[in-house]
Amino acid sequence: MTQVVEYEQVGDIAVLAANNPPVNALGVDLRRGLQSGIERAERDGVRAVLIYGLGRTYFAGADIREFGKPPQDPWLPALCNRIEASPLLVVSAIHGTALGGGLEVALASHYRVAVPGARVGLPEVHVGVIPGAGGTQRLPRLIGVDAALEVITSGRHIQAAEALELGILDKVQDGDPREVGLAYARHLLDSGAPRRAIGEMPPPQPVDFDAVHDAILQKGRGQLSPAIAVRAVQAACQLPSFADGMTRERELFMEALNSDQRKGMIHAFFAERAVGKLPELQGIEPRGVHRIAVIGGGTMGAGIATSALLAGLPVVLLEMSTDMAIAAKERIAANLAGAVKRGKLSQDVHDDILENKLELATGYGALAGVDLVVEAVFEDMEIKKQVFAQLDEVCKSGAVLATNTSYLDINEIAAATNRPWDVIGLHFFSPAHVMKLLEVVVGDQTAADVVATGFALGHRMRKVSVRAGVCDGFIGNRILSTYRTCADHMVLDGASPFQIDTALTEFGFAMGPFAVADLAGLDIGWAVRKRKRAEGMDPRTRESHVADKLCEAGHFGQKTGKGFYVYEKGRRGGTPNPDVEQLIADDRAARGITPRTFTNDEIVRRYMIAMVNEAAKVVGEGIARRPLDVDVTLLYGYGFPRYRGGPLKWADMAGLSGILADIRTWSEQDAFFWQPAPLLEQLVAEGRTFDDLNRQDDA
Ligand code: T1G
Repeated sequence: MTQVVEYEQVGDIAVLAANNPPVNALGVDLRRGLQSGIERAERDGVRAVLIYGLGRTYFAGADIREFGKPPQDPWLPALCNRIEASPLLVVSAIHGTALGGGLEVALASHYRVAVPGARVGLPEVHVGVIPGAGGTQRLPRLIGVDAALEVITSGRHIQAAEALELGILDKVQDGDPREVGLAYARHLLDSGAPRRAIGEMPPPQPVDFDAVHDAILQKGRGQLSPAIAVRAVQAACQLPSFADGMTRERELFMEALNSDQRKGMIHAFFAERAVGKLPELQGIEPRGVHRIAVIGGGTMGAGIATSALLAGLPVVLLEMSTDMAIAAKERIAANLAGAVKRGKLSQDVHDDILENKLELATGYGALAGVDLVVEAVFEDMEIKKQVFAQLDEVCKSGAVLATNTSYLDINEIAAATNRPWDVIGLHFFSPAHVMKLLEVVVGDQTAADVVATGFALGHRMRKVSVRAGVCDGFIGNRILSTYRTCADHMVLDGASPFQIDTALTEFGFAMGPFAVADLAGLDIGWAVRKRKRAEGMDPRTRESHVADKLCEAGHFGQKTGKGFYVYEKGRRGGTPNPDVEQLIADDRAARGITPRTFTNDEIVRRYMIAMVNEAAKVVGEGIARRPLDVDVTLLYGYGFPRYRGGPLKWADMAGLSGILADIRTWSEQDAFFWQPAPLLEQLVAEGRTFDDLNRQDDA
């Protein structure tokens, strides 16, 4: 049986090599192996111990699959204390990612060396907990409170060079981790370096922890773990002993571990990894994509081209005229300049992209050799059909023909070609070079390897790709349309848009629906409403006319300086537009509505249940494969608060039977809008949850 920790003695140094692929997560077997390795080294009479990881990385953290299960000895904090207490000189050699409990094991070592590409960090706050194996006690002692608070509350990954500067690492040395570790341990022994137990260092100097705590809570929009971590660092400064600090850290860790927010964030962590694992793609090879074309260089097309270029793909950008192609290149150059400014792109790569990787074209003939095309022209079916007919003419056999449409019928577009099996939807979100969500929309005849190609392209562009079926709005926009309508209904019935936005930002959204509408442009929703009215709407539909009135007056939101809010140049955010109250009053009067008051809690509950109900229909109809696909869509495309895990994770924790009961109560006032999703009714009847459906695929 392969050992989870391989023990080897090299002269007077014991070597403990962790072997727990894929990321050397510190599960119970690995913890036991390290503990017995230290004990054996002490029995063997060596002078030093080297700890490192086999495979791709040093320890990437505690095994988060153990969260919520009864902990098994040795607990990680106890193991760290045991390592630190060893009379031998303990050295950790780091490669890959030393994260969370992994970095905590390294901090319990007496010295730390890393290879240049290594990263370290304490990302526990991103899975809803805090460092729980001494990180909040040792790191401030090692690098000071201010630096430690930034590392812990940001949860960011730190490159080796910066970690060396901060004092987290003692040395960065290129080479094989084992050899680098052995050489460093040898050097320390030969130079008589002392054991250096961080836990024995004096407590760090305190700061104004209340101020830090409150600022962090405000910034996190209700996320608790970073604020809890501040209190743990405070304990390191103020409690009489290191042991007392460890006890306090454990208490605070358990508080975070037992929170709904941890359940939400762990769900998000595994969901974003599961969403790309679809049974129908198992064993399906994607087609090779070495060069792509983007048709249309407007905001979306330029964003998509930028994202592909940043992923190292050469791009042919097709526009209708040379001037429009040049304007598109300017948009792309501006996007790339932003990436250079943010330190995400070197100037050399920037220059190479614009000089050698981006080709402008005004004729379809330039597309003959590309492997994949993304069409991003005007959202009009006839125009798209003409484009795809041309693509059918010029593109090579096997080229993937993708449309970026946000709601039009992929099947109808595919029918404009003689190769519907090569046609797929790749729905990017604006700005396409920043937003991580990609809806891979699968037509009735789309070939499996074309779907696999969509996912492979998404992965290469560092997107989180979600498979969607064909309907109006696919997954995200269809659900958005429903909860946006629910917000409009609440305005008609008595709530103000501004109260609704406030209630939802307090719930954790980055912005409320009316501020989002102003940001996206009220004219977009206006066009959708006019289209749906032209197609014919059910007479039972309740519509607010406030946004229409604003658009008719030329107020499209941020881009015109006025919408639901008034925007002044140079000021972030807007102030409520005083004209809106009268528009609402007129709207209500025209319908004979007597407004009533809403509490913020009711606003959030109605809004969320409208979202959940539509999401349950989307899953029930197979538009989304699983509930987790909807959660990932809302997390990555619509600003849903990550610490709640997504709308269907929220629903499971809120309780499905209560949700269904509310829908049935509200349907007495509006049976058309509040039609319970059959899947929701089925789950409640069977006593199951949305998470049960997610696990169904794993079975
Ligand atoms: N525990 C269990 N499984 C993990 C894991 C972990 N910590 N990290 C990754 N995996 C799985 C992951 O689900 C996937 O599984 C596979 O490994 C490859 O991961 C006390 C309590 C390390 C940067 O938060 O950030 O320590 O899908 O696809 O893109 O203070 O994984 O193949 O079945 O993400 O190369 C703190 C979380 C934990 C690090 C690698 N540590 N992991 O990224 O591969 S809390 C973290 C990551 C803690 C202590 C507390 C990334 C990665 P599968 P992957 P990757």
